[in-house]
Amino acid sequence: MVARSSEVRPTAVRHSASPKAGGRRGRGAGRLAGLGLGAGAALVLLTGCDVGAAFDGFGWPQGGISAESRRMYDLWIASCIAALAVGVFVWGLIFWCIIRYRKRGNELPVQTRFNMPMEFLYTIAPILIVSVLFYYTAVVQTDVEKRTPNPDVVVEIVAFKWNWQFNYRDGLGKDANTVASVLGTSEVIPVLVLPTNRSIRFEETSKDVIHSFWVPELLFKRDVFPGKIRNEFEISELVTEGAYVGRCAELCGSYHAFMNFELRVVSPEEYEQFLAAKRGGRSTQEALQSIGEDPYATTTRPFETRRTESNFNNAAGTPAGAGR
Ligand SMILES: [Cu+2]
Repeated sequence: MVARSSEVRPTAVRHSASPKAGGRRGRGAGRLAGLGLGAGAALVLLTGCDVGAAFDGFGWPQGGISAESRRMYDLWIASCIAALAVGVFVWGLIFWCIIRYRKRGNELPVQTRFNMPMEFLYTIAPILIVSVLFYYTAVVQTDVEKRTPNPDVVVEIVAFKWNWQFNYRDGLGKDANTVASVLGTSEVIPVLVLPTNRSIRFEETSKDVIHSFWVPELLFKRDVFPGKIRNEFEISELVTEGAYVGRCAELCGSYHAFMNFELRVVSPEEYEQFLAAKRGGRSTQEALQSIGEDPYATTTRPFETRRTESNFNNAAGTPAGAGR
């Protein structure tokens, strides 16, 4: 007679050494493998369609305009899908255990301590998951960081309190020559014009303190250091034309928040025309107009800094910042 009554074996631990229990364990393992395969197949199918857009990018900013930003976005979406697949699998197991092994009496269910295959799975599965995530992260990071020997466009970013200068260069490094330049002022936001479909090297340097060059749509920012350091990065191509606000992302002083610029992405032909106009002595605004672009920034505006003498140590008691 099977001991089911609490009167007979109130604290009995039923061992799973019987052939019947072994068969049940075999079926359980088969079910687990089936679930794992199903989750894997779902993952492959889901990554084939634009799941990210349907779920608002899982919190990741959408609308990246460089090839690199799109690869980072894809990595994020794939990681989220993998995390969700693991989550659904684990939640499924938890709820299945809660229902399947809910208390039906005082008898303990089958105990699976020292189940070596199971413990091996617990150990190896997380290592495999982390290894796959690490591999793809390393691949994308290397791709984002890569630099080519002959980029199509080289632009020097010069940051200073509290504006930007963009120098179009005829080669790499500090010894190359500037062929055209865009300089921001308190009244005019500097517009950095760049082409689609071209590789672009950015070489950054600062005149004073540490700044940070940031265009949110590139999903990338890089610190700009003073001194001899030329901080560099490269994008393989810009894919979407348009106007995008750029900012300083490093607290660099009182007017840090006013240190905006605009990235204007145009076609390669328009870019060449813009550069030719600049080289011909036209102002940035005239050169922009000559290619049919808005002469002034459209995504941000100059900020009134109110930097006048009366801001500093004035005896009249005018609050600092009141200015003119
Ligand atoms: Cu700054």
